Amino acid sequence: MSDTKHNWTKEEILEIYNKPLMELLYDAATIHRKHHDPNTVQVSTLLSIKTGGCPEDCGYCPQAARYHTNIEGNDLMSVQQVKAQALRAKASGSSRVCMGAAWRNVKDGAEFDEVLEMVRTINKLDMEVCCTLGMLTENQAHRLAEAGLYAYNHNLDSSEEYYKEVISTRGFEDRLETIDNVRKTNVTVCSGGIIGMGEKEEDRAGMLVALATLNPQPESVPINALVAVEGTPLEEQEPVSIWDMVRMVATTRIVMPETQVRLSAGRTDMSREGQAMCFFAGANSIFAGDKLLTTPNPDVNEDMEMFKLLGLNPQKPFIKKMQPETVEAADSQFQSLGEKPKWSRPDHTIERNEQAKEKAKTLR
Ligand code: SAM
Ligand code: DTB
Ligand code: SF4
Repeated sequence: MSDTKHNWTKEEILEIYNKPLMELLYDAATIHRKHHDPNTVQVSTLLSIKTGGCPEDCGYCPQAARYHTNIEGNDLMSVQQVKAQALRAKASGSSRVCMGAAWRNVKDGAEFDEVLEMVRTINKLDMEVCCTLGMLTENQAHRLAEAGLYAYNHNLDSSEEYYKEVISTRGFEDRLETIDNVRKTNVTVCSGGIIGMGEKEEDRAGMLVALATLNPQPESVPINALVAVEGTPLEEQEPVSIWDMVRMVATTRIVMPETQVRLSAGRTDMSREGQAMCFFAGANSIFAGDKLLTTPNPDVNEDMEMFKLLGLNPQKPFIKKMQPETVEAADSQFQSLGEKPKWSRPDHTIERNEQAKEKAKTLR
């Protein structure tokens, strides 16, 4: 039985966030090593499969068509290009590829069919495949699941209250609805947010309440520090302090003990010491490669040097929270990796997988 708490309040989370730092670090690290191997960090690679020209008005995003940023827009990449990039990512130690598209929502048709083919292709490379394509219907979520998608990223980005200050073309409720549609399948949920957009500590806590009270909690929570891009409404924001980042990571770890906490955008401005503190506080994933979607990220060789220095090992794919269609398939995948599962699959995922398979049949 999992001891994860689901009824967190904003007050409780703020109290944790504002603890004396040494206590916060100690508490987070204690919880971290109870649920995870503290020396293992997942390396994921981002691939922007369709860049720029997005109709939305997310105030942080360089890909919104209405802002005049210096990014180079691109139409949808080909399956072959994606395969080549995924192979390169695998060779450099990545176990997950996350494909991002600058879309408001997924539209059925030739482009979505291509994305499904990309998912199948990366799946065959024995890598976890994640997509972040904007809003999804339930039917589209099932089609992605059938293609073998491992995770879907859809961030809440901030608290419900602050969300309105940053984005007007869709609402917080729309985000929750897509997450709910993903939850109806066997695809794992990746949802987190951004700090440094001018929000208050209450908003950071509010976002964590929204994530931690989801039942089940997201399997993966990216914490991004805003990359303030020239031309976006948030271009003048002050850089996030490393102390805020550490506090946010530690608090996320405490309220969502089993989740994979991703130290995401903003690492180019963080020292190795700062990142080490984030790993100690419970971060157990990074995005590697010299580009995130459109903005710079540390070079993979620098990251591997950092791993060596800190004694960290890149995580193999499918170690945790794998949700293949059957329990038997899960067992055989673990055996083929020569690993014993450290965490058992929660019952709800087995039940959900059965429901998802039935549903998928009716949608075909
Ligand atoms: N269009 C899809 C969507 O909005 O869900 C997927 C791509 S979108 C770029 C994925 C996430 O990247 C956003 O939800 C946001 O959290 C993050 N992001 C975008 N721009 C960022 C920035 N300048 N700094 C930090 N994170 C950013
Ligand atoms: C997430 O939370 N962060 C990643 C991933 N999910 C898709 C994206 C960060 C994007 C940073 C801005 C850019 O490079 O365009
Ligand atoms: Fe479009 Fe996503 Fe960027 Fe918002 S965050 S403008 S939806 S690409």
